[in-house]
Amino acid sequence: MLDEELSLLRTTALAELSTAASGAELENIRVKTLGKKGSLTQILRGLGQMAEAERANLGALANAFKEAFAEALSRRMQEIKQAELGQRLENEWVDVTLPGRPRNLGTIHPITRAQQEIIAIFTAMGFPPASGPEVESDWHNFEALNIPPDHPAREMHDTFYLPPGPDGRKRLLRTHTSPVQIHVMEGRQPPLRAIAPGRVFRCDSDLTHSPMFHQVEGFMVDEGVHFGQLKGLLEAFLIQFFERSLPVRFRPSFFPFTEPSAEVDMGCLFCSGQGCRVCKRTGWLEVLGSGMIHPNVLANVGIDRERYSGFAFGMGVERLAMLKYGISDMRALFDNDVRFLTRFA
Ligand code: 2NL
Repeated sequence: MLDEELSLLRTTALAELSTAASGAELENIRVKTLGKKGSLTQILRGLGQMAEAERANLGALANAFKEAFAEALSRRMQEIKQAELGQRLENEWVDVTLPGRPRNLGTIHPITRAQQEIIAIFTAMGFPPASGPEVESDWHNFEALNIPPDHPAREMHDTFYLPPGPDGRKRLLRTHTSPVQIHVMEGRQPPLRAIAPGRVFRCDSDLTHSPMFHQVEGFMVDEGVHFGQLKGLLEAFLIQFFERSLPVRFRPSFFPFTEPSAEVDMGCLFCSGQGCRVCKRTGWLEVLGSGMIHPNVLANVGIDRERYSGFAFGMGVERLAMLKYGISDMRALFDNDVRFLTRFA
């Protein structure tokens, strides 16, 4: 009688174990069978009151059940853990070969961006970038460039003068990046080509002037360098920078360091030459200064002015950035208001 009950109990418990689907279900079955009030526990507890013969028979069956149950329980537990792990691996797998999602750590400032674009265009055309000090000697910033001590251009330049250096020589903040090109030419011989991007300083501050602004200048010196090459180079540069075809014109001008000199205008981007507020009704925007390097400048850096010729040009990065990105107030470039800067993400 009791052994039939035990056998039924065994079949049911083992069947339940084999279909249990979670650790919690397994625990329920364990408690129901082997817990304090579990079915098997009660049978084992009842063994003491039984007659010797019955107890030996039933005890053996009950112990065998207990062992089989423990074995099945631990096997099923393993299976469920394996299945749960497989399920997690399936749900949580990560494709480590996917490209990352880069976190935006800020934006490139429009001045920097314009400067990088200008550098890329000229580098591709064979003019590598060069750099030099922002604190300069009077000779590199002025004298070598054919600007003598009493020249009115020095006042035009609103120079920031600094206390003299340890060698007693006059020092100043460079008013243009031309001194970088003087450094490149000093002690070298043609053929020479470079651009000089960088910060420059003039003691002047109002709606349209910042005391610190950015320039890119460039030059080339070799035998037979002529104005036609300068013209072709600057036209190609403007078309690439503004990413459209543009009329370009050269107007006679004057700089102490070039002869002849020319200012470079391009057709107005905003009215296509019709005349608007941006171009002051002229249809043209002045964007570059240029010319053939003055023979005195070549002589000053030890280059044979009879044998070699060169051209040079200069541009203001703020102005080009404002035109390209449609910024009308220069102060926006220096306010560092994130609402403005994030437009250039
Ligand atoms: C402008 C005009 C110019 C130069 C810069 C230059 C440099 C050397 C020799 C001769 Cl080392 N010239 N630079 C020449 C013509 C114009 O810049 O409007 N800049 C914003």
